[in-house]
Amino acid sequence: MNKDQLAKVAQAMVARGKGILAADESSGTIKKRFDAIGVESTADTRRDYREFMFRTQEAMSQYISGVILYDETIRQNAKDGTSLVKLIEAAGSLPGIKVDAGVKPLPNFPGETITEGLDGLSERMAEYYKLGARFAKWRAVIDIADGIPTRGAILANAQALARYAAICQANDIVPIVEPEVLMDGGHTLERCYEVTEFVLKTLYDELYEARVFLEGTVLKPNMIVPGKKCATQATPEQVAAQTIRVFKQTVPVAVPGIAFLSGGQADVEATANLDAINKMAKLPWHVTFSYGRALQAAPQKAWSGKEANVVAAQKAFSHRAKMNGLASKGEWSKSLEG
Ligand code: 5MM
Repeated sequence: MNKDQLAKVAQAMVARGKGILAADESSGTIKKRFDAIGVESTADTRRDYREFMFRTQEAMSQYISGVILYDETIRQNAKDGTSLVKLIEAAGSLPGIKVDAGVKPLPNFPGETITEGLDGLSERMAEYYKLGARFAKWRAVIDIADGIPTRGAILANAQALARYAAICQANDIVPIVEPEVLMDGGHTLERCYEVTEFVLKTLYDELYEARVFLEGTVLKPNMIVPGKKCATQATPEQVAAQTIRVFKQTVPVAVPGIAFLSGGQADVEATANLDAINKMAKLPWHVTFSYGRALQAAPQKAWSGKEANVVAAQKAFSHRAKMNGLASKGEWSKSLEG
């Protein structure tokens, strides 16, 4: 394990004013996104879509520190034959790779899931490193509903995340550890806090047991928000106060950065919440974004599969990237949304 390299890459991923683009939708997820804009999902349309984002110079060079790719994308070439990985590197950004194999029902735990993909992971990591990946991502999913999550399911997912992180580092790849507490359902902000606190405490216990080098990791968590169907929603200041509180209770300061998922928040809402967190307190971690939907919803809609819309879509992507870059410094304001 090259600790110096791991720490440098982790710091670059959360560099001031920058964050991560999560473009690692699996084939099923990207099909859903394309269905919504009336675009057929083929290898070529997926390539065209991702290529225009990676060629968006302003966003990629100023606000996007790294891009999480899917297995298909890390092997794809742009229309002119340049590899998509090279486009990302040329913009000064880091290529990363999603290595989990998705969630499956967890036997004996009705309604709960386990993330799979540990088999053969070390060999896959070595190949991904050769293809240019310098960081990876593994997402565990924790749902809140009646009687769940259980301690057993949280432990199983935290152990898998820790095992994955150790395998990453043995291959000189920085692990993004993503324990996502879903915001589906009608639970309160307090319940999200309680579950997230237990998930993060368990995760850092397991990372310790697995001897993971924390300086060479990035955490990708949910914010503390009420469920989408909860009657009482929260202001950005309420979200920020509880989110900061939970991290102070659970995340060691050796971790260089926290890069949030958006989790179904509307794009400006995700920006406003990130901004409120960074405005509220001086924190011992760089706190930024690793958004999928909140960065891509606007450019996806603007593009709608038409070559003629690429410039407008790139503008929409740059705008969201810039807004989130400002929010990562606590320098965003609603008036900038125009
Ligand atoms: C981009 O979506 C990622 C991959 O999802 P699937 O495995 O379901 O295809 C997803 O893991 C994403 O990186 C995180 O959920 C964060 O994305 P959001 O949209 O929540 O910011």
